[in-house]
Amino acid sequence: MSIRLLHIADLHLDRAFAGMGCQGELAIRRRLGLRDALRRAGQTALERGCSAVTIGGDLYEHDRAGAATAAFLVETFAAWQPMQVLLAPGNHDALLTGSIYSRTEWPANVHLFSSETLSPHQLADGLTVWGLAHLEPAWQGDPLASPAGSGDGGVHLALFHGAELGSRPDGKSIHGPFRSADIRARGFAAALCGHYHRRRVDEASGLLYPGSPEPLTFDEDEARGPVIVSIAGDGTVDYEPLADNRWHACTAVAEVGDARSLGDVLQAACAAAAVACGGRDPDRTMLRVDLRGQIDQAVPADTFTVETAVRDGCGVAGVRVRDLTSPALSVAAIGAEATVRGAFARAVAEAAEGAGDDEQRLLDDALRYGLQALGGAEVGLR
Ligand SMILES: [Mn+2]
Repeated sequence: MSIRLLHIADLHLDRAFAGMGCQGELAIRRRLGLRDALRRAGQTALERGCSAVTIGGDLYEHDRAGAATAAFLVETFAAWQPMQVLLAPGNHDALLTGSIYSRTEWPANVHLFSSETLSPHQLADGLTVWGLAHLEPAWQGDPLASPAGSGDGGVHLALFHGAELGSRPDGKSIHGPFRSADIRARGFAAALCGHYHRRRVDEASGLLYPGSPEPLTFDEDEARGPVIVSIAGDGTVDYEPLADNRWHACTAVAEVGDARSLGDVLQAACAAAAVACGGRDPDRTMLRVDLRGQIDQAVPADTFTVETAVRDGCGVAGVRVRDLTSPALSVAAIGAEATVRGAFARAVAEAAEGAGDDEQRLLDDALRYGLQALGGAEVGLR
């Protein structure tokens, strides 16, 4: 026996992409791109002779997905028949009453795992896939709490959305916590997972996170796509990660500490952007530009102007600028001036005495905008 599967997770259909600064047409293109990624994954699975496509949760975003998404999924999955589709709902697409999963009549080739504990689905002679569903978005159970069935000599795989505790990225939410050491201990040859958007193929423990098929944040900058999983009769599992993403995310860092004018800032930002985007299709690139360094307060480097200039310069689809600069001049130095500027700086300094962190940030902004305005600049928001 040698059986092939194609595994994906964290597609996040219908995502708003507001976090990447997308609006209007660009947001629509990104959402259409997610649908394309699913269709491409199925096409690849068919071409590679896969028995099934396994989807480890976060297929769609419950809050935004509606009837049109359900219709798209039905049509897409039906076109893959007789190849099977195994669905294991996660935290963004939990199996809630009234969810797309619950209310849709799925084609015969679709198997929806619907219990909170792993339940078996025989995929082929000697190969069982055990899957579960998050029944609520905040589920905290251990996906590997129950072991695979008896020693029937067959190969058992687990399919679920969960947070492997040994490899959790900083700040990533814990939904369905488990440890990779338990995969083999509970009788599974591999765990086909979803939740972490960065790809992780750990052959030693049998842990697989395919990564989101298309980048959903600026930090998802590596190659991504489905992973082809081949299972031999003796339980050996091979993983073939594909790089199939059509969209790209990247970050450029522009040092603007020497900038004396808006022109200097734009030049530094565009130069850094050109390097970061090198070789990528600009029309499907999402670029974040970080402005760093100590900058003269009087330089009017508002993010909207920088974003517009970079988009014009590189032709990238989306640009988000983060102003991470800090003011070069001290309040005390400016406050010594016998000018309106000086009086303004002294007033800010006075207000800053005993101010908390939030208040201090507000005062930093007040100082920046105030000094820009007094310098005659057109003030734009950071
Ligand atoms: Mn996700």
